[in-house]
Amino acid sequence: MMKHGATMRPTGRTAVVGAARPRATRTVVRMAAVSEATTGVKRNPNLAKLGAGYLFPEIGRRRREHQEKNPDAKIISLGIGDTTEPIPKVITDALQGAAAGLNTKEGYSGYGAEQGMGGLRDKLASRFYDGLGIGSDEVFVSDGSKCDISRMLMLFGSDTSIAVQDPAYPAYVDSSVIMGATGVLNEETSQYNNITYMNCLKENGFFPDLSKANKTDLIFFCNPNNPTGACATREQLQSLVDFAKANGSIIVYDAAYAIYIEDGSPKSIYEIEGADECCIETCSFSKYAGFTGVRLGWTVVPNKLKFSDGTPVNKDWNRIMTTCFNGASNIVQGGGLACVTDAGFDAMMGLVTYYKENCKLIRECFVEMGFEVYGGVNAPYVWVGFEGRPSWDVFAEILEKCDLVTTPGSGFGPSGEGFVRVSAFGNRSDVEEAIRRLKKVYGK
Ligand code: PL4
Repeated sequence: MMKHGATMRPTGRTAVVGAARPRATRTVVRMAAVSEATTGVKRNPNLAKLGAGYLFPEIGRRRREHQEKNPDAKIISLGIGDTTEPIPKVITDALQGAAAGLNTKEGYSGYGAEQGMGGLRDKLASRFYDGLGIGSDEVFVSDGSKCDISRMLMLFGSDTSIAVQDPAYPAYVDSSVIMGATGVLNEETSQYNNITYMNCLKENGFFPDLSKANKTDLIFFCNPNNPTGACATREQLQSLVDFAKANGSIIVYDAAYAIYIEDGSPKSIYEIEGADECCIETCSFSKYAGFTGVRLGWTVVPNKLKFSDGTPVNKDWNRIMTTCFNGASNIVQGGGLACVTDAGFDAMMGLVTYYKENCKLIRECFVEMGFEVYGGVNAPYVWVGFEGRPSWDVFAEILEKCDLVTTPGSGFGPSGEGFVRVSAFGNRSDVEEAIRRLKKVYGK
């Protein structure tokens, strides 16, 4: 059945059309391509619950559609948060060395430990959690945070209640739906039943009012936040940890952008007292070292964190990883070892500085044009308000008029309506050209 307020397009897709005032529209709804069955296998009903395609492929699809219609357009993407700058040589040298080693008797290795190379686990613990009481047996190397987030749903199972920041990186909600931990999509609110959406709005400084939040088993918390770019203070994080402890909840803390924090706020949740008893932290080299395509991340599961029956969560996470994962690539872990050296870390900070300069330019551009602008200081995303307008309409307009891809705020949850996210991961000349185009269309 077609969604309320939706129109069928000639392409066979449906799109939610702009209403008089913006309503919480999640994204384009595609009609399922239903045809004759070839098997008797029942479709996973949880997949049928998903109200829309995953946000980022949908953005890619719209970009391609725009390019097909406008073959000469030089489209710039500040949409999907994908890095553009080359990986520093100190790191690619290590990747090359690890690859070349495989050609020798001494350097060859086959399957490795599912939890990651011991040396890398040690170095991750000392580089990022020095003095925070995190040992290498609590650090699990992986092929990236997104993959760990999905595996985490497997760890907790479907009988788990969930809270998310709204707006937030869509993988938390979509993975929870697929795992069967949620109800169906409420078309009126664009929220899934049985998920607690913790509003993060400009009115509350993009930090949820915990006094209004339900008690849930899991709390997904992304800090600095994607997409708003907001970064929680130490006091806010302490209140979050206290809230989780009072409710017996586990926080899944996504620190994918922690390296971008520059104002002295905590970079790890384990800087907060009590966090090791209620928090899992996931992180990644994707936005640190330009490893979005290389794939390397890690997740920390402290030994002190226990389920209600006293079982260490670490023990079950180890079981999940050994069962569902065969270890990160040995070549890539070789690169990871370079990232955590002093030279590698300095090189990563060079990339961070580059993208932060982009943030500054993007922020200044929108501020100058009179928009409401958030983020872009402790995070590589700039969150721009287009008050009173549906995000997807703004996204379409910017694409149409500027040949520029952004990301519609409502794609991150209903509270993102009226905003677009602009990524700072472009290369400088693209960012400068994007600014020129934006100023032509929206400048005063
Ligand atoms: C597009 C808060 C980007 N196809 O690379 P990973 O798996 O180590 O990390 C993914 C990730 C984890 N946590 C947060 C993130 O924001 C991301 C990456 N998000 C974005 O534009 O929001 C890339 C998205 C990619 C995806 O679906 O992850």
